[in-house]
Amino acid sequence: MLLLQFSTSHYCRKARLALGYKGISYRVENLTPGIHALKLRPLTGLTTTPVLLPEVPGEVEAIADSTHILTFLDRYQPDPPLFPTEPNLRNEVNLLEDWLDESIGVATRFVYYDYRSGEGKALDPSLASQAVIQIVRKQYGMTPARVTLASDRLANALDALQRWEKAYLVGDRFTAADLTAAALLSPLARLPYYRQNYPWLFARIIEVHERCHEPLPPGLETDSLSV
Ligand SMILES: N[C@@H](CCC(=O)N[C@@H](CS)C(=O)NCC(=O)O)C(=O)O
Repeated sequence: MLLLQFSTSHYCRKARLALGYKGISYRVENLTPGIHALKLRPLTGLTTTPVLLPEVPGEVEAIADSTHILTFLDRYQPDPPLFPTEPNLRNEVNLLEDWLDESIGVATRFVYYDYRSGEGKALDPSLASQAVIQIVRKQYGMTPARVTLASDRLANALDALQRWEKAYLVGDRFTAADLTAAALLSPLARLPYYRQNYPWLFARIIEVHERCHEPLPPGLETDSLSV
């Protein structure tokens, strides 16, 4: 299989975690932001990464959207499962996954890029990096008021996810909900505020990466939970 990705995208991390969890071998192709759409639109009709090319006879050529990639992988190789078979639990996982994708992953992006262009500029002050950050901020309309809304949304989400400190998010086993939360909240590992106030979150993120055989995200590589 071939994963078309942006190497730094948390949605692409989600797809890599799922491939790693299933133990499926795959290659990655890192796309260049800006010209990525030229390659992706003819394949999927969309411009977002990740896109998975299964390279399996009889399967579709390309799968866009991390949620569709996860459901494809669960059908392609059911063991170990990402989605429960019990209908109520499955609905819960689907709802959580959709909320994390559509709301929390976006809020994380806002808060992360706001930090990288201000207080966290020292992480990479190079002109190239700062230019990319400014382009992303503009592309997604990251005004100060919207960043404030995003950070409030994250605070509520982290309260709602408290259960994760001690248990799986749904039922009594690992599911796509745990995997999605780990991927989409992982950029917060670079922000001292979250590291200080939510140590349990990063312990969970590390655990999920280890389970899925995926290298730890930036900020957690040394497996130290200190800031
Ligand atoms: N809901 C999508 C979101 C993916 C997404 O937002 N990807 C961003 C990178 S983090 C992207 O490729 N943006 C480029 C674009 O929209 O053209 C998913 O789960 O795959």
